[in-house]
Amino acid sequence: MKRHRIAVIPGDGIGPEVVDVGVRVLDEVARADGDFAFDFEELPWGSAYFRETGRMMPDDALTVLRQFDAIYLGAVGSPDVPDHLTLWGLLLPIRQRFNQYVNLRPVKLFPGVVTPLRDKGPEDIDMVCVRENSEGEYAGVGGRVHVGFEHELALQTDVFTRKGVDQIARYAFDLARGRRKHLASITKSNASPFSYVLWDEVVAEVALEYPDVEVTSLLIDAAAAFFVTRPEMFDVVVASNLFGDILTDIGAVIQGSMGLAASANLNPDGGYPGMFEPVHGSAPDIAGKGIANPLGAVWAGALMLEDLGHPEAATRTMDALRAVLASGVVRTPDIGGQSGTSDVADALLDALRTRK
Ligand code: GGG
Repeated sequence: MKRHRIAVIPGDGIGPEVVDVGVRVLDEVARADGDFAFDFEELPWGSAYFRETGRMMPDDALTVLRQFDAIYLGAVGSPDVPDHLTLWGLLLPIRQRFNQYVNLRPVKLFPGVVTPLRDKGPEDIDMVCVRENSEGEYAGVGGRVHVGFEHELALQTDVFTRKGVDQIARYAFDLARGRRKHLASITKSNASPFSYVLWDEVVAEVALEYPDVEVTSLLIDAAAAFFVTRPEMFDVVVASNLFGDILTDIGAVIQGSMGLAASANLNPDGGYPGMFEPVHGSAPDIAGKGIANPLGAVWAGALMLEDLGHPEAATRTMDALRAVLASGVVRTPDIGGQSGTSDVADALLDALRTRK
């Protein structure tokens, strides 16, 4: 039997609540399959660890994580720790150092879920966003000088490399080829004529190798508007780190809730574990109340199953998620219900067991 070692970082706020459900679902799916099993190891990193040690994770964290087959993350962020410390202390170093240059974020409206978009249904909202995940606006290049003086200066530099744009474009084109063969590439090249013009040029060069894929180039402001007014025009979307981050929050909302959105941080070249996480943050306003929606974390678990080579188990997980949403009986407050996180866990486990 194949055993997968998974590093679990529940993190902050609702992270532990949703990850707990994801782990139970993954264990059940593996048990039903019979050919593989998980060895989960929980790592107590995050804001509590920061309060004790001054760091979000230990010095050797990346060496530790590298030994696992995948990383399953809940959320990072706490009201009493500056957000840039939590993000740069844990999430972004893992993405960068493990060269997880793809952040894959599916956006799909499932039957039974209400979208805030008037006159739009599941047939209109079905896309995959490919966010460049290792450079761009989140490269971490910059600095501050003359701190506290009137002439204080802060520089935050976008970094776009030909290789970085080429590899994310190829990943997105390949994905589009397996779907409806349409790619929307998002920039702001009218206002930023260096980095985003390089992006546009590289995407156009790669497009020559994919004549079967139709490419549309959009400015971020137009794309944001079209996510709301014409979501049906999007199949695969490729965008820089910042633009992908923002667009996928819109994507999460139009698919019904931030709590439903999932993401996979991947290095398609191999050699490092992928990291799988719900898109949402730590949501301190509802943490500990037992009402967090765990479905984004569960969907992230399904993405992990695919990455680990278990597409059928991933499909079974998504079938259970779809069934729970379609029945409309058990749903957390963010999608219009009154159920708790544990009710959703029970409903998912029931769906998995009855569908075996
Ligand atoms: N689920 C992980 C989490 O807490 N994400 C919140 C966040 O701020 N993410 C920023 C990003 O995805 O770049």
